[in-house]
Amino acid sequence: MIVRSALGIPYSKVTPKGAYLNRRQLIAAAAGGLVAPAAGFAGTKLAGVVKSKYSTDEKPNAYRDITTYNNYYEFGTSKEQPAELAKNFVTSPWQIAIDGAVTKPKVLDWDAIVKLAPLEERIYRFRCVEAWSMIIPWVGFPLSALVKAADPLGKAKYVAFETYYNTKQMPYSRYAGIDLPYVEGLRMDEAMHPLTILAVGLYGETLPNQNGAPVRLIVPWKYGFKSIKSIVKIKFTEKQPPTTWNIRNSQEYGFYSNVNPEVDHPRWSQAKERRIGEFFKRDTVKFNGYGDQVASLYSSMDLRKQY
Ligand SMILES: Nc1nc2c(c(=O)[nH]1)N[C@H]1C(S)=C(S)[C@@H](COP(=O)(O)O)O[C@H]1N2
Ligand SMILES: [Mo]
Repeated sequence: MIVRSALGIPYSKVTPKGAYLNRRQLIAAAAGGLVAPAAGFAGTKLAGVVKSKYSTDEKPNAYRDITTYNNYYEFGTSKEQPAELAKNFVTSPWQIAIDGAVTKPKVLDWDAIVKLAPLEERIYRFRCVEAWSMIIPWVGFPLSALVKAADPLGKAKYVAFETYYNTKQMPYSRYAGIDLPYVEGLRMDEAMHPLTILAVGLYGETLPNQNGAPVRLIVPWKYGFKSIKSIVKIKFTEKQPPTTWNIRNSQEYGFYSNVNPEVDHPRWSQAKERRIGEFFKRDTVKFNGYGDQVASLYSSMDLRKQY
């Protein structure tokens, strides 16, 4: 019998039933389904997750909300479809290829990815451009750890990301109405900011497929579409890279896409938002409430023009 974790982590790295190996980074994967996930949860428990000082103390949304109301156009354009249609998405083995303006292009195996930095629980506000929001307890690590490991050259000014794409695994992607593979990008200072993370989990477990398994970006002060899912490629560039929603409609979706109640979407206001699970709307806060930490990145920019 070949014993493999859900993430293709070698058996030696997998926590045996009930017992923890001493490594803080190791994932308590359910080898052959030995470890039963808690009721309502579908993932594999992540071991050694430390609490982050960057978490909000707002109450997280229910696991059910976060995993059944998704945007993942490769698996259908309605909110309910990804939970159903991404069920059989194969996320193991997984690698991220790194190239562009780096000392040496490389491919990171899953093992190397989860060892880049300690895993932290980051309870973040998450604001979709469609004016809904949630509080989500991600598990991840700073993207800066990967950037440092990638060893970019001085001329690298941006980081570009690409989602896995395969029409066999994503048959509904033909109806997505956007160019695929999905691509996104950040300016280098945004990528290096301590709030920017690569998430590998949710509620202490591995990411459900509909939430971007096995690894996705989270940039909590930007609209949700910047937080690209199921990343297989990262490229360092000198010029601002193309981004999926900007290609689709540049009037409506900019490169920066910072949450901003003062800049409306051409078809709706961004001043308020509906927190999923709540009845009354809330006021949207500039930079999604992270202004103290990120406003300085944009001090010389007109955020109405560079939306
Ligand atoms: N590859 C890919 N990444 C994506 C999307 C997508 O359709 N494809 N949707 C984006 C949008 S619009 C949002 S709001 C968030 C939703 O993340 P969630 O489903 O985990 O809440 O994922 C973003 N990342
Ligand atoms: Mo979104």
